[in-house]
Amino acid sequence: MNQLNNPTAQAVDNVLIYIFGFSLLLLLGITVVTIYFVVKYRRSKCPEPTSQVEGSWLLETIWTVLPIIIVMTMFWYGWSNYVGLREIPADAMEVKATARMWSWQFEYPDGRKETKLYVPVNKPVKVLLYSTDVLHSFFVPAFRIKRDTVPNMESYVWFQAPETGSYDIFCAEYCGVGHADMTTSVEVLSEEDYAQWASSATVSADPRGLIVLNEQGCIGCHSLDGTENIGPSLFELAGNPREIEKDGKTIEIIIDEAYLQRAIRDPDAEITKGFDPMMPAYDEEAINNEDLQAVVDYLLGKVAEEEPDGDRLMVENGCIGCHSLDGSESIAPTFKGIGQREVTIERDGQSVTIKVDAEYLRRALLDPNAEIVKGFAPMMPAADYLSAEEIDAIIKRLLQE
Ligand code: HEC
Ligand code: HEC
Ligand SMILES: [Cu+2]
Repeated sequence: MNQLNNPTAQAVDNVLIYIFGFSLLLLLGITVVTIYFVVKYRRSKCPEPTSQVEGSWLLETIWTVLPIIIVMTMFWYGWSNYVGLREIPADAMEVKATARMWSWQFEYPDGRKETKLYVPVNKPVKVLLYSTDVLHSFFVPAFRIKRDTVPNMESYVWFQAPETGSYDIFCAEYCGVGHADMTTSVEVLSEEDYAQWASSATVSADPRGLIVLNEQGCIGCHSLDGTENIGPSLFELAGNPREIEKDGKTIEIIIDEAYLQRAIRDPDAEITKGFDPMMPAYDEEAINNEDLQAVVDYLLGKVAEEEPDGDRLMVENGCIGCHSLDGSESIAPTFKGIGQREVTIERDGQSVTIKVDAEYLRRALLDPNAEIVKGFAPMMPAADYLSAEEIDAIIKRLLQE
């Protein structure tokens, strides 16, 4: 990258070249002189000690004062450039960068949150640095800026990008298993592109819950597709059992709205079995109640898009405990051949024989005691805990029998 107008990189590079140049000069000078003397005064040539110089004011003054001057210029040059790195130009724009295990979040003055740092070209940018958990370090090699983010402490860096493009951001402080994934980028946009980006606001087709999951970096530890990560996958949670550790005991609960809210607000109170208690708590300041609700709604609705499997549903919901598929009958009619059957039922105290169809099956599932199959006791529980899609899938499956 062109270093002109890249003030922070220039400041660092100047000092580096100056100190490195002097060091190289001294290294070469001393090495050359050493080799020269070793050869010149080797033993075979000079078996006797040569003459001793006893004190020289001039020499001693030179080799004391000269290095002091060199070292002081290094200090002065380094200091004045360092001050340049700490003094923010008056027209700088401000962005908040928050480091957390294991992702970065950038927040703009208007409240917009992003996972990449978007900035306009040729504009000084002040980045305020925060950490929500442990030590991290904000490192952008292209601009030669690196500074630790420290919990409960604010610090900052600034830079000005001379060219549009994408520049790496790393975490330069080892912060746990996800450290190596803590990368993102500075996206330097032309003035027009930046203005367009800024006015495009946060309109996104994604549901609010998904936006929050991305913004807050939940995705750094949780997948949304069933693969386990540092945290459990947040896929198909609704209604599933979970073993959790609470107050030193392992108990099983069913995942519901209240559980998910607790898991986000106070994650250490209940730990999902098999995982470490390393999820940070998100209080109302981090995620307000409205966004929390959006996340929970999103997670509860996050299920596979495919049609539910009727066979599986009937096993999972215990239908097969009372009904058989093989024709045998005990406490309930068998499902074998049910789609083709005529059935005699008792309705309002009268016996009627009807053809089994989708409407009948739906009534039998949702309101089983209104029509009782002749010869059986009214002991079927209403299947109203199933979703409409699940009911449809079961009816479809039964009609195929
Ligand atoms: C640093 C990694 C990390 C981050 C970031 C993180 N989590 Fe977690 N999360 C975990 C771990 C580990 C667990 C399991 C241990 C526990 O229950 O605390 C967990 C558990 C959960 C659970 C309970 C899941 C279950 O199946 O029982 C939910 C829900 C959850 N996280 C949601 C979130 C949301 C929403 C966010 C973002 C706002 C988030 N997490 C951010 C690591 C993380
Ligand atoms: C506790 C045992 C029991 C469970 C569990 C049960 N049923 Fe039933 N079911 C019965 C009994 C007994 C009858 C017959 C009496 C009646 O009509 O209520 C019946 C009737 C039916 C009928 C009408 C059958 C016919 O031959 O006309 C259908 C359809 C049915 N059940 C579907 C289901 C489905 C689907 C499930 C699972 C979601 C289920 N049942 C769970 C006991 C059960
Ligand atoms: Cu880090």
